[in-house]
Amino acid sequence: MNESDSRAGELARLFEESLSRYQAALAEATSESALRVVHARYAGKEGEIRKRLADALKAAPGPDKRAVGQAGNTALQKAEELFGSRLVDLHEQKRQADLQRRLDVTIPGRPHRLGGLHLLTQVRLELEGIFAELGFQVATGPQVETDFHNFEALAMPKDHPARDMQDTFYLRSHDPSHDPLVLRTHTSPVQIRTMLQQKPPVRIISPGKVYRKDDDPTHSPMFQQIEGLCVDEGVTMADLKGTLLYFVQRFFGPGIGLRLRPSFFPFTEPSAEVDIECFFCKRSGCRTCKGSGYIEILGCGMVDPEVFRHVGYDSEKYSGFAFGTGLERMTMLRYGISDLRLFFAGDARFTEQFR
Ligand code: 2NL
Repeated sequence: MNESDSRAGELARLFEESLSRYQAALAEATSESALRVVHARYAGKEGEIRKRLADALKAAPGPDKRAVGQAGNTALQKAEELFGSRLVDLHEQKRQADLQRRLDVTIPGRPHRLGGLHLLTQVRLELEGIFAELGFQVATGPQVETDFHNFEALAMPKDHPARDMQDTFYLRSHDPSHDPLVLRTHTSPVQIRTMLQQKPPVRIISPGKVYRKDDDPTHSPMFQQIEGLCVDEGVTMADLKGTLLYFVQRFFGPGIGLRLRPSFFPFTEPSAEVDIECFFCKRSGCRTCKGSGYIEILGCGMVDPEVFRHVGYDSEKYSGFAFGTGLERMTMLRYGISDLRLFFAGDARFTEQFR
């Protein structure tokens, strides 16, 4: 046997040896990804077989290189075959395992519990709808407000009792020269922002969360208000009363009457408290109306010229009415809910009654 033949025999043994270790490693791999790792280690670009081939090519004298290359290619081809058949085996194994699984498609499914809107959200949307029928648009604004928008522009100067620390949440300020920031105590600042941005006619309602520093069985530090504002040339108290009557009859029931009692708010003049005829007892006297036959539902009035001055409206040319009420109170009245805290407790036994 010449030298070239013996080198070829040696190389064939090396490839055989690699292939048999490769085959053993493939047999131990039980997933496709593990299989691919093994493949890369032996037959990949940096793999053992290719490396042995490269070494042999380098060592072989010129005339032998062709034979060495052929032996290498044969080995690599064999490696691909081993890999392919092991992959097919593995897939078949997995398919058989899947076929073994028994699935009872007749078992009843687990029901999904449907969610729903919170009662307060339902009522807010209903109120927005009622006022939309009268041409009111919904306006919203920030819950953190400046002293100007929450108080000053509403004719409540620095020493006004409504600003008392007892009621208002003040934010710690980083810049003492800046107008103080508060959690809005009503949604009126939304109306102020709207008036600063657009000229009359204005017809908006502003629903939203407001904050006051009290917390007892009938007061929550967060509650929701809904305010309305209508400004145009020639708006009168008759427009106010007509608007409120439409709202009351749509929300509490047809035929329900209302009455206005004189009252005071810093931002309206004149101001009034609005009572509706007790829809519970039809004015014969009950617990809901405390025997009076009437239930107080909101506050209202004609926008004070001082407010118009702050937003740059000409109070000689324009007039307007405004009103405000609590969403929780409105909801409690209509649904006969006795405890304000039920709205915020998140108890499904309560919330599910209103889906
Ligand atoms: C109440 C009474 C009220 C207003 C809110 C208002 C807003 C502007 C100008 C004038 Cl920008 N008034 N809002 C007016 C009267 C009463 O709320 O008892 N709320 C819970």
